[in-house]
Amino acid sequence: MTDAFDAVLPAQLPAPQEATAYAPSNIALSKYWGKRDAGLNLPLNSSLSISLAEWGTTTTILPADRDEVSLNGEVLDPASSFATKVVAYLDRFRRGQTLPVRVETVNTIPTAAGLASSASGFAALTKAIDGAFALSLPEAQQSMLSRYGSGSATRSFWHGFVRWDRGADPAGMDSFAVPVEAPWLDFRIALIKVDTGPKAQSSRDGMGHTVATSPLFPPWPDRAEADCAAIEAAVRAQDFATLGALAEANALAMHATMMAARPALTYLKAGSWQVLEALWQARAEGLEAYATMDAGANVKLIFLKEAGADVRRLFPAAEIIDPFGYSP
Ligand code: 2P0
Repeated sequence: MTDAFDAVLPAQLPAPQEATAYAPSNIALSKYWGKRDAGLNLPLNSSLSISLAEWGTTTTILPADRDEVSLNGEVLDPASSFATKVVAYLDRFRRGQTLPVRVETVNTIPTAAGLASSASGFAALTKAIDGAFALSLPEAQQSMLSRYGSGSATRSFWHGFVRWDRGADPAGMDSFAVPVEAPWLDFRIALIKVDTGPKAQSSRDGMGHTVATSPLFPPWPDRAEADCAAIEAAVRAQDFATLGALAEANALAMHATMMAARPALTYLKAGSWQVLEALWQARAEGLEAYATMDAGANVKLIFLKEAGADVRRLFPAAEIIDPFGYSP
């Protein structure tokens, strides 16, 4: 089978030069949950996200005498899980060549926001590798390769709305993301912190367990594929009520597949449900905002600018992001 890295990279990489890249984090409005191939990290369904503007990761690669990885200014133990993942990902590009580098990763996502940073992390790392080894790969190919680091990284190469197509090629060469050219300047996201502790189970293990044991999982891939198409149509039509209702239903359906897993898996906590109940009460009284939750307890709201003051009143501690307000 085609090896994705052999297929798009030159046989020999040049000596590394210094390169820096930024990638925003993203939140899926139509979720990725479940793999059809764990080795190639291929998803069972397409997904669609909104990027988080200046909340993301900046990564710098420099020539070095031996591999060294730092995170937020601190040099990491090479045996740490973060350093191990970064070096394993670099090795996919180096393919046995001796090209040591120093990798400096800085997350601009406040830790307190409780957002995962693997999406922006692997996207920024891929872009920095592309620069350091003078690859000049098209973004679609970078997105495809980043999938081997983390599936959600495929969607972090662009600002705005982005769709990751599941693809059909068994080798995964067509499973990458593309930007959805549909700027929506009034679109807003609120992050509502419920819990910022480490998660009980990684998304990778959580989705594997759900696929393997949940009796509610079998209908998910087709439903998620249909949701993804309908959500993209609502984004393009700027039909916020349809988009919000679909995104919230899609997220809850994903969590339902987990709760039905045996044994049950839930990332949501009592505080998540309190946020949802407050939101649903406010929505019954006219607030147009909808919720989405990922592999963690925190709740993200989507709404339009005009609802901002009401969202702020309801959730005073919320971080509000303007996804199209990014200026480098
Ligand atoms: C998403 N999540 O679409 C979904 C919704 C979490 C819930 O993508 O195994 O860290 O590295 O491909 O990308 C988180 O999963 O998983 C994720 P891997 P990843 O945003």
